[in-house]
Amino acid sequence: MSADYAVRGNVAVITLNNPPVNGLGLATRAAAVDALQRAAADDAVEAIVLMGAGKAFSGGADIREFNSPKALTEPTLHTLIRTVEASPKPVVAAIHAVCMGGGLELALGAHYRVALPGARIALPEVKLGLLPGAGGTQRLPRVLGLAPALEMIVSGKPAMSEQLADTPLSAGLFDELLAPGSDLAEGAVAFARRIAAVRPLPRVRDRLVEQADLPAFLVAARARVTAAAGPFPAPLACLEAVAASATMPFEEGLAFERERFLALTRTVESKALRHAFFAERAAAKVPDVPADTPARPVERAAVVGAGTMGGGIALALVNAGIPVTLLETRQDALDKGVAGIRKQLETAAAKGRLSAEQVQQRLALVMPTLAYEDIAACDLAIEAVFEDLGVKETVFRRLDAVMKPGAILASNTSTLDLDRIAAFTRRPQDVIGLHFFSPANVMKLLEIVRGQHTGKDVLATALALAKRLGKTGVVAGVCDGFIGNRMVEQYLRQAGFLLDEGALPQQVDAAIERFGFAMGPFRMSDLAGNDIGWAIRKRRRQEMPDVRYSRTADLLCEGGRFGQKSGAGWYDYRPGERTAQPSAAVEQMIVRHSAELGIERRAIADEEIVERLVYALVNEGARILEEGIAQRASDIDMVYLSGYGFPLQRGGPMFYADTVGLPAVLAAAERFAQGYQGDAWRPAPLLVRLVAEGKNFNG
Ligand code: 3H9
Repeated sequence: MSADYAVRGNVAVITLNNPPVNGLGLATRAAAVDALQRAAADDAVEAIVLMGAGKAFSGGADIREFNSPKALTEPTLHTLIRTVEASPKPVVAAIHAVCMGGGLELALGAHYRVALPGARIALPEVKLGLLPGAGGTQRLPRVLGLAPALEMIVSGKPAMSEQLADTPLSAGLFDELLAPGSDLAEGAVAFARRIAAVRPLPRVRDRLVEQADLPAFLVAARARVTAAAGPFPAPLACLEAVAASATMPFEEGLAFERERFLALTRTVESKALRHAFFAERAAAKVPDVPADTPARPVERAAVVGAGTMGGGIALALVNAGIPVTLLETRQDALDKGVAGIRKQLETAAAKGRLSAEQVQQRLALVMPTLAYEDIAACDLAIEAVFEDLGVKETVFRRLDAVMKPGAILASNTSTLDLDRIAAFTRRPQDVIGLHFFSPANVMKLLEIVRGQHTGKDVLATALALAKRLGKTGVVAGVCDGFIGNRMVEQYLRQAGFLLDEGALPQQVDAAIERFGFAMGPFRMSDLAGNDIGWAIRKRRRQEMPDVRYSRTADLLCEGGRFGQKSGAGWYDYRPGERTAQPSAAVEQMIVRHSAELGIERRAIADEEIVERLVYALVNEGARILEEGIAQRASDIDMVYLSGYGFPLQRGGPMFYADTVGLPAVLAAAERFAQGYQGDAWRPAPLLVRLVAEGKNFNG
């Protein structure tokens, strides 16, 4: 059963029961329609309460059903809502906790709505690249007024029930807001008894949409929504559907909404957003670490190293309310680290994101120290020192000596072997990688590196910590660069080879930025500092002499062009400015280098640039998947969406490859293998196998 039926005196209580959030899948819809018919047929019943079991009224339509025949199988959500609205006996929606999407649309079909304070009310379909497709764009404007409804629908943001009960419009969304903490069923049944005899039954569809000077309002709204929508079609479609509520009769508006909704479900942008929704939730699951694995308490943390990374990590922790002891070896470095944290908090306050009081509260959570003994009692220590195994060894031996038993020892290494780091301690089960991305207090991605001996409870703790910090935690196995940096290495190699062959940095950046990346590889490298990659390549040259790179990046660094920080990198920068200006000197250097290699430079199409950069990610991603470094293709997508600026509308590199078609990706790799530095294009065995089997990365 996915809807329960009970009768309390003269009131039938129908309870949606489809854990975890009462998604309105086919079985639930069918059970709800049955229950409504049963209540209609029962002479003892004079009114009906419709509510949800567990932690939600309803989270909306079952997203997994879209693009499957089930979504269109009767009873559809429309039919359910029509059944509610056409009920001869009054239906009272009793709302608590979560009332979103199709859940809210269902409630809007009811004759009355009562709610508990604290319920989150939203039409968040736009975040999935959709519009509310079960009457939400037609009914919400009739309840809230056009402008507030449009704002809710286009932003997808939740509002609290108590805010919406208090709208300036006399009608409002809720007929009664129950007392905080009161019993929902009891309150709703009492309300239902009071209105049981009232006729005619009030229907939202019969109300008028209110909006002064509609044409002017819509012109301004269209301009605003178009500007903010970026590459996504859904926001404007939301607006047009909401506009229809004011310009068309109700049924026509519904049909218009329905047609737009179905068109959006077929867009690649919506598929990508839905993929990202489920990918984010899947990433939090590790097959051999059950959800009920007890996590260790993290009440106090230590951060070792107060540089840019350490300071950012400390800030991420205090922003989540976790006290941090910040450890450095020198007083000046410690002072600089604390000053950096203070500055960031004050900047947030200046932008109105924090109050002066919050700044003080957060600063009070930072305890600077030069003594390892001061962090001994912390539950977690995160090392963020220089990326060198010798330096890490010193730190981990000290941590092992001082930290209390059961403390988690984490490394922020981005490339080094976590198992070797763990072996510096006598407690490898307590060692884990927590790879934050800079700026650590801003970036959503947290790569959680699972060592050979990392304890399951330590992994569970890291996943819980990621959630607490508001980050997307993705588990990676041990290898050079883990998921993100190992893949980006291939992407950057291709960017370099493209320069050797005929492209310029500004062309490569522009092509990939048009594809949707936030920043191209050369602008990104100038921002991060070109010397970082230089140091990594020097190390790699010793460890892996066969792996080749374009020399251009080394030549750049040998000329002291380290990026924005030195006023010159792949681009020129005017003093005090960050705008990248194409550099004649860099162009000369690149052209000279091609000549030295004996390469006749050729015009390279943007399409080739995009394919070479993106498919390089995909091919390495396939290896990472096959080696079990990533648990699933969607984890790789999450890494790239949340940490590397991969365009959200394309769903991540592996999802994108699926949408292009793996045979096309493989054919391109084989074509590139015939060209310059073709060795880099050996197709990953998994890619070859999936093509042979006619399968995709994401199933
Ligand atoms: C819609 O309604 C279309 C209509 O307008 C028109 C139709 C014709 N479906 O987030 P959590 C799963 S579109 C299926 O970790 P929380 C989720 O995958 C829908 N599954 O919990 C996860 O599964 P698992 C509009 C859903 O407490 C589990 O529930 N609605 C759905 O942090 C727990 O999720 C939305 O866009 C769903 N609708 O947050 C709401 N919702 O355990 C999207 C959740 O297997 N959902 N699941 O990994 C949310 O925003 C949050 O999940 C919610 C709960 C606030 C509800």
